[in-house]
Amino acid sequence: MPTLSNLAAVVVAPGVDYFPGLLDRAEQEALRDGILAILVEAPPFRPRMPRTGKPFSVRMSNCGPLGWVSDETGYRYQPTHPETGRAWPEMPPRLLEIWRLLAPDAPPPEACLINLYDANAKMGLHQDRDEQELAAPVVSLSLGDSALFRLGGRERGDRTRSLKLQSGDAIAFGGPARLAFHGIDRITPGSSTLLAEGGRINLTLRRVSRSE
Ligand code: MD6
Ligand code: FE
Repeated sequence: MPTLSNLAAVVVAPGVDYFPGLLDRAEQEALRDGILAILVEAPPFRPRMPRTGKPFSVRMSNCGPLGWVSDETGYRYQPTHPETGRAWPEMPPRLLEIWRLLAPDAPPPEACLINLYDANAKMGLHQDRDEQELAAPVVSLSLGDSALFRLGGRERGDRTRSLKLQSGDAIAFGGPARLAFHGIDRITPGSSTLLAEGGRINLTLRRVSRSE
């Protein structure tokens, strides 16, 4: 059972709850170790953009019953790894606990997308909208090097603001912010000692299917 150091949310925009320092160092290490074990079973793959096939700069994996993948045929959730064909590993129990604390009204998450950033990786402005269940929030956890997170509104052209996400921080998008545009402009190499090889791991937990 994780002992979360700081369950106080900073509401940075309607529906955007930011939890700076949610996980203390010991929690970060435990989660890191759980994720590194998952990456042995479900090795990182490099997703490609729909249609063009252009590779992402981040590598990805997943855990939980469903995983998010992207290739020439589009974005989708699927129960198996796109390269090994095996089922995704189970979600570590502490991730489920964190979801329960941050999203108490939502049904359990079905997908945990693992984004892996090296020093040069970034993620373009996007919405998370491949889920049928948009009533549940998306909960995101950051481990390792800090990232410059860009947060916009529901339209691509809306004003954006920047937020620094550090190791152990969480951010949740729900309600009016569930479909807010967001992305990662860059990470700051060498800003954390959590990952021996440097870089950043981001975990995004999502409910995919509608629960009735
Ligand atoms: C990242 N995060 O932090 C990418 N999506 O590397 C996301 O794409 C994200 O942080 C939905 C809600 C929160 C997020
Ligand atoms: Fe996202």
